[in-house]
Parts: sequence; C-alpha cells; structure tokens
Amino acid sequence: MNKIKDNKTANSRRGFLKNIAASVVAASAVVPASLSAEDDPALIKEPEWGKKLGLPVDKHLYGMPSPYEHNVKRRVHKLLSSGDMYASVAMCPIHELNGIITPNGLFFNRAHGGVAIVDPNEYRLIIHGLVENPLVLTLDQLKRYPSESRIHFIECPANGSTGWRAPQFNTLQFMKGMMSSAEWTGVKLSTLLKDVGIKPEAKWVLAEGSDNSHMGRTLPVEKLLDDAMLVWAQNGEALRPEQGYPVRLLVPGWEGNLNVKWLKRLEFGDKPWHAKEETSKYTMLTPSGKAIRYFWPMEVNSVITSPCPDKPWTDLKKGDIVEIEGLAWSGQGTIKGVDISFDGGKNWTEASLKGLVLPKSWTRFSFMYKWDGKPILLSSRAYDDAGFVQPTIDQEVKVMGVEAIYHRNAIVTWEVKANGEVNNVHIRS
Ligand SMILES: Nc1nc2c(c(=O)[nH]1)N[C@H]1C(S)=C(S)[C@@H](COP(=O)(O)O)O[C@H]1N2
Ligand SMILES: [Mo]
Repeated sequence: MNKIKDNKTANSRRGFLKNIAASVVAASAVVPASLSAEDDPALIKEPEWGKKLGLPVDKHLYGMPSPYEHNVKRRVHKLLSSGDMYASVAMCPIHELNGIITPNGLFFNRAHGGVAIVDPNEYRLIIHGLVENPLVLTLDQLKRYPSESRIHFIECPANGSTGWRAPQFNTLQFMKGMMSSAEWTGVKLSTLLKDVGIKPEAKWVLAEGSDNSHMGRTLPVEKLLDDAMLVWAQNGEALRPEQGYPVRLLVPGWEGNLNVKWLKRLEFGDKPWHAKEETSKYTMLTPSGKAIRYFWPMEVNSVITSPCPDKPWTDLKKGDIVEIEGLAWSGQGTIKGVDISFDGGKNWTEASLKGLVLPKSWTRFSFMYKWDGKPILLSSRAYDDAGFVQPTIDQEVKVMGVEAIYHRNAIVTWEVKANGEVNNVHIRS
C-alpha cells in the first residue's frame, strides 16, 4: 500500500532543475574584513576566564553544556500534548544541532504514560508465542549477543502534523522537532532470533513496553528480520530513561511509535494483534474515505534549519555570503540529493550533501549563498535512492487531504524578508 510513489514522483524533478548561477558563490571571502583592536575592546583586555583558575576537573564528573548554551533545550507546547505532561512530547531543537547526531539530552521525548525509570537488575525481556524456544533474558544476557552500532533517525509520524491546513507554528522546533538521530548500539533481531527459532506460521510480532502506557505495536516479522534491533546504547552511553532505558526496539526508518521503549516482550503470532493497546493505532483517513491502516516507513523529507524562523538572517547585511543548511532524511532509503529554491519552488538548484550519507539516516545539506538583501522564498526538496521525491503541498494534499495528521512530508518554504526575518509559509497554486 504505497500511497506515495505514483503521486509524488509524477513530476520529473530534473525538468524543474535550473541553476541559479549568479547566486552560487565560491566558499572564499565569507567574512569580509578582519577586526582591529580599536573597534573591538574584547581584543585588548584580558578575558575574565584567563585571570583566575577554571573549575577543578572533578567539579562535573558527568559533563554539562556551557551555561551560555542554556537556551538550547527541548521544548513543550500545550497544543502538542494530550492534556498533561505524562502523555506528551518534548520537541528537539533541530535548528541548534550540528552534523547528524542529536546529543542525548536533546533527543525528542514522546511518552504516553510518563518516562519510566526501570531498574536494570529487575529488567527482563520475554520472547514468546509462535517460537521454538521461548526465552526470558536479563539485561546482561541480552548484552552478551554480538552488538552493532548504526546511525538512524527516529521520527514520530505526527511530526509536522500541525501544518496540514495552514501554517500553525512559526518555529522550526515546534514544526519539525518530533524527530532526532543517534548512533544506536544493540543486537540485530535476525541474530538474536536464531536462538529462538521463529515458527514458519509466525508472520507478526507484538512489541510491548513495560511503562505505565504498556504501549504495544504490531509489526511484520519480515521487518524484524531485515534490520530491526534491540538497542541498549545511544551515542556511546546507556539509553537515556527518556529513550527507553534499558532496552528499546529500533525499527530503522519506520514510524517512531513502533520503536517501543522500556521493551518488555515480543510475542510472535500468525495475524496482526488487535489488542486494546492498539486502539490508539495510527491510521489515516484519505479524501476517498479510505483509511490507511498500516503504513510504516517515514517518507523522504527535508527542511532548511538555517535560516529558519528560530534562526533568522536579521544580522546579515546585503551582499553577505552565508551557508544555507538543512537536514534531509528518508525511511525508505538513502538521500541521493537535495534541491533548493529561492522563488518558492519555480526554479531549483542542487545543494551539496555534507558529511556521512547513510541509509535511513539524517543527511545534512549545504549551499553557499550571497544574499542580495531582497525577500526570497526558500524551499528544499529531497529525493532518495528508492525513487521518491518530496511532494509539493498541493500534490500531497491531493492524495492525503487535510485531515491526515500523520506522515506529512510536503516541501517546507521559508519566507525570508528584507529585514532577515523568517516566516513559515505555505505555497499553493
Ligand atoms: N513503551 C513506550 N514506547 C514508546 C512510546 C511510549 O509512550 N511508550 N512512545 C512511542 C512514540 S509515539 C514515539 S514517536 C517514540 C519516541 O521516541 P523517543 O521518546 O525516544 O524520541 O517512542 C515510541 N515508543
Ligand atoms: Mo509518536
């Protein structure tokens, strides 16, 4: 049931691609002139931090960011919660991130029954149902399996859902902060399940969490055996409680809600579960009246993170050279490229991908730009190696309607005004 492929690749991307040669600049002379001591007092006086001893090395035995970075934090909004902060989401400040890894303390946090604090000594993982050898594992036993580390994003399918009808938030953090990315370490289920022996009739698995919400999700066994993992580490340290300490299911590229945290059991069966936990199952109503029941992968997507409403160009001057940066990702493959438009999607030019370009992973893109101080409509459009291209809003709404809530991946446009302010706008034909 792939709702996207036909509709969203309908227009040939190359047909639209035109180089805006004049605005492509070499990366030299980005900063025009150097400072001199006369106009910069900070150059003459010795800074305070050099006149006295710093903090003793045993002051913070678990390190914290500089106090000057106190604004860089997750944020909550009442519009994005179901009434209280136990069933809610804390959004990631994606405009503040560098590279493709989210620091653990900033990883977005979605919980349906609060953040469980699990005692690792009492933790048990049960694997049962249609298997030859049902298993109960302690955390230590689980960690004895050969481990692998992989970089993947997790995105809640509700990310961007506030924008279906019209722009609602004028901050990137609240628009798209229901995602983050980490290097995860754990065991591949294809490895672990060799010991368990799945019976041939087993086609589905129920993954259930041990937290207060006991969130359960049904998945096809194929995906489990393809690239799913049980992970216990996140960016080199144990999972944070917010990410499911001590063990979560990682389902690369698929909907965030399937990545069950505080994982208690995996039960194998011959048909999908319709357990009570699944009453909140994510379904989507399309304009035809047909609901899409199980659509798992997160589609190709991208957003410009600099500039953005939270990070405007208000301190830029006409003629300044600036790096436009953003994130692109696809749960169905590897990002092949990202185009940028300065006129709301009429003309496109290719950005460069920088750093690691990995499957089902955030990919950073960049474009050096000389801003002439005139208003622009800045958009990005990503495409992946599975053949998908990000749709326009019109293309997406035609397929999904405006009641869809989930899986929004239409092109995002920033209106950059002459004073450098940046606004979230919708381009419709
Ligand atoms: N046990 C359990 N697992 C859960 C949830 C939950 O509430 N309980 N929330 C899910 C949802 S809806 C999402 S989007 C992701 C969010 O993962 P994160 O909080 O690590 O960002 O976890 C999923 N796994
Ligand atoms: Mo979610």
